[in-house]
Amino acid sequence: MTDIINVDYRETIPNNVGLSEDRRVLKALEGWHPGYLNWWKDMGPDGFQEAMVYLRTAVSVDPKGWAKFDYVRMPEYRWGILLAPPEPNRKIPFGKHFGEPAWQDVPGEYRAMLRRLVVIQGDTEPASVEQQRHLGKTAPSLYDMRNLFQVNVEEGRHLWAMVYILHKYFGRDGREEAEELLRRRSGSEDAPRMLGAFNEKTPDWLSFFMFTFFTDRDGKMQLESLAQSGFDPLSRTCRFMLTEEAHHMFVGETGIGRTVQRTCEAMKAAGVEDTDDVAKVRALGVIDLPTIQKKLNLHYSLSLDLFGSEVSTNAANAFNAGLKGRFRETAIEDDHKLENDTYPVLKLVGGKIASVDEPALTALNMRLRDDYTRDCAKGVERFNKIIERTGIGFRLALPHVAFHRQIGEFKDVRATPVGVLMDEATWARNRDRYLPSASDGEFIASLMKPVSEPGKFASWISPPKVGIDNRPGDFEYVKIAA
Ligand code: BYC
Repeated sequence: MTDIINVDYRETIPNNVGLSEDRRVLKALEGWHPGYLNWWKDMGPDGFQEAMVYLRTAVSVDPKGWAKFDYVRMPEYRWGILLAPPEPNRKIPFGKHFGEPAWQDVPGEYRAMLRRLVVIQGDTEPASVEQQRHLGKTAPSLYDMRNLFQVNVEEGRHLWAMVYILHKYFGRDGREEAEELLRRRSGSEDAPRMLGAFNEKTPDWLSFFMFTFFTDRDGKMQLESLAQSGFDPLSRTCRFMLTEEAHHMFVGETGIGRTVQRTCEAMKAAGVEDTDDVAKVRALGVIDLPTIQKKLNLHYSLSLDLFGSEVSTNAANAFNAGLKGRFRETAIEDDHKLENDTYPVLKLVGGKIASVDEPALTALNMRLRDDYTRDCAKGVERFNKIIERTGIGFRLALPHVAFHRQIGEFKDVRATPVGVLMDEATWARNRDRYLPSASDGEFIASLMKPVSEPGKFASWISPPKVGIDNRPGDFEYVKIAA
């Protein structure tokens, strides 16, 4: 009997989907497994494959107490296939099939569209592990190193989640797509990852925290939309992935918060009031606030691109078909079809930025992006509270959505972080005031000295308020030379 709450760890591939009774899929996944392990060894955390890491592993899909903590070597992590329990009699919650029973199998007419969504989602997961693979070597503490590795193994598990869907529901082309997911590489010339932000570098820990704050939050929004899917297996797998995703955003938010806190405290202690006196602040061994703002500008704008074009027939088709819904679709009070509604979209009209009412169906990417922006803005306010409490006069802010875009309405224009359009020459002269410059990068890199003594932290970041799994401050989260 399949236990849909608890995970069976006696099997080679832990799962709550009754894999042992599904010989065809089990065999396909067992065939994929060695390639996955090779990928992990080649592209997973560089230099720490033998270290013992204090990791959580999912043992159940019950939101209360699903994780067990223990020391694990990462290649021995029990990546599993975990779906949230089925909702009895679940109905398709939006689109033209609204109210029909949710699909337990792939609806034939939407096969290609569904496969594309699953493949794009799957492609981002290993990409982020590749982007972050070198960061273990400069971790500011064992606590942070452990969090990085936790994020990495869970992104690996999210890849498994999508590969399971491909193998189980898409037959031969699903198997081929699953192979391709192991073949593409972040930043590669010949076989890059599918979405822009996943081919960028994550050069240092501040970028890692920005990535987990901004890009993982895109992950949250996209997973929330896919969790609404009328294709029930996708909905269930995304619902469980969201449970894990919360920790990734926690890592980002607390990471940025601790960096900001340390900078402000160091400035106060040294009597430095002027936040623009970058040289004086940097001499304290901390990252100046204007540079943190530039990193924020970069990662927010890269993450906005992940929502696709503001006006998109792909998005309309996926919604109509019942495959990808809105953020918290079931909590929205309307007809869930959007056939006659409009939604305001920021566009370039006659060389100016203006709000234009577009059909709500084609504006779904914009709507999700707006939900995302609101979520990001709340986090930025929490950073501002930290700054305020230390008495330093500075505020962080999200840049305008027209700033530094490569996808959508504003990809062909240049704008300041507050949304004033400018020509190419003015942009070129000012670029380094808005985005991290080469010398900002060099300065941050100079601070990235590894700290591996339990309970100690690099100069540029404050310790966390509490430990993982309530462990004490000097807990040895990673036994490096195990
Ligand atoms: N880069 O109608 P359009 C996560 C392509 S993150 C490159 O504008 P659509 C995670 C698009 O593919 C969440 N290409 O957009 C986070 C299309 O190409 P084709 C990942 C792009 O389709 C951290 C063309 O432009 N999940 O989980 O409505 C760590 C026109 O497309 C980009 C998902 O994204 C881009 N940025 O929306 C680990 C969910 N944007 O088909 C993990 C699944 C667009 O004409 N994906 N294009 O050749 C989707 O829902 C949608 O495909 C997108 C794009 C939101 C990505």
